[in-house]
Amino acid sequence: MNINMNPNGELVQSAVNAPGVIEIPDSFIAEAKQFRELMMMYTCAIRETKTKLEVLNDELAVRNQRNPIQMIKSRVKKPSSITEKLQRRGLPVSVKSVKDNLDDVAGIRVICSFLDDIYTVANMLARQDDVDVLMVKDYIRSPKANGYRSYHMIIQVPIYFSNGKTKMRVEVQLRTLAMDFWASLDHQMKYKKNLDDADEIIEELTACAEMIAAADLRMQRIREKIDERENPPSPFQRDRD
Ligand code: 0O2
Repeated sequence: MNINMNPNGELVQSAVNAPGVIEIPDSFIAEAKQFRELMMMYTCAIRETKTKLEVLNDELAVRNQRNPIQMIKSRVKKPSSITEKLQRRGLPVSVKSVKDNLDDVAGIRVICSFLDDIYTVANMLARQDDVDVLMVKDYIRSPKANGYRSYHMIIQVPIYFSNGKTKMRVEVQLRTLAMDFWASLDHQMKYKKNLDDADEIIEELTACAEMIAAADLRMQRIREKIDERENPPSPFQRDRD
């Protein structure tokens, strides 16, 4: 009995009937290969940076009996977003241009429990002697006009490949769970969309961002009160204060 178990049988057939050889210029193939290699390098830079963050989280969790990091998300920027950003900035679209001009091809988002965890983790990462901090944008101390809050760092980390060490740039965005909730919904609904007559929507979103920031502060104060009850200052410390 001859039963065809391949559910993609039709696909196989259409592949056989595909048109003849398509001429692809060598220069295009070479550039595509370099692009793939560069994306692989950014993926490795993400892995290296994630490990650093996971180590910090593990250590702080043991020391303080709670996790400062709730979640780590990462992505390599999509080719379409890379092209869009280079074109928007009037820059050439080439592998060299990506390497020279873009800081956020490798992106890591660190979701922290509390506001002060953001600064603790950011400072610990920045102090590591193989991490170069190239830029910091503190959108928590200086939020964007629409209420967007996050702590952005562009760092450079060495990655050891077969032919030696290469320093790779990674964008690390640190935010609280509450900031991430706002930014994710803002991103879904509005960010980079040209909405007409959107004043009311923007005002509403900004008002939500302010409420969320206030809630973040209150949650941190609650945690501090609980910490104080669990570890009251010693009488010696109290006398000194
Ligand atoms: P995605 O899809 O998250 O990767 P530019 O990237 O040119 O717009 P710049 O100066 O390079 O500007 O970057 P900046 O100001 O440090 O912030 C860039 C990233 O921060 C964005 O990446 C977003 O992830 C986030 N971001 C900044 N502003 C907002 C905002 O108002 N709302 C939300 N939801 N996110 C924001 P991408 O590549 O634009 O987008």
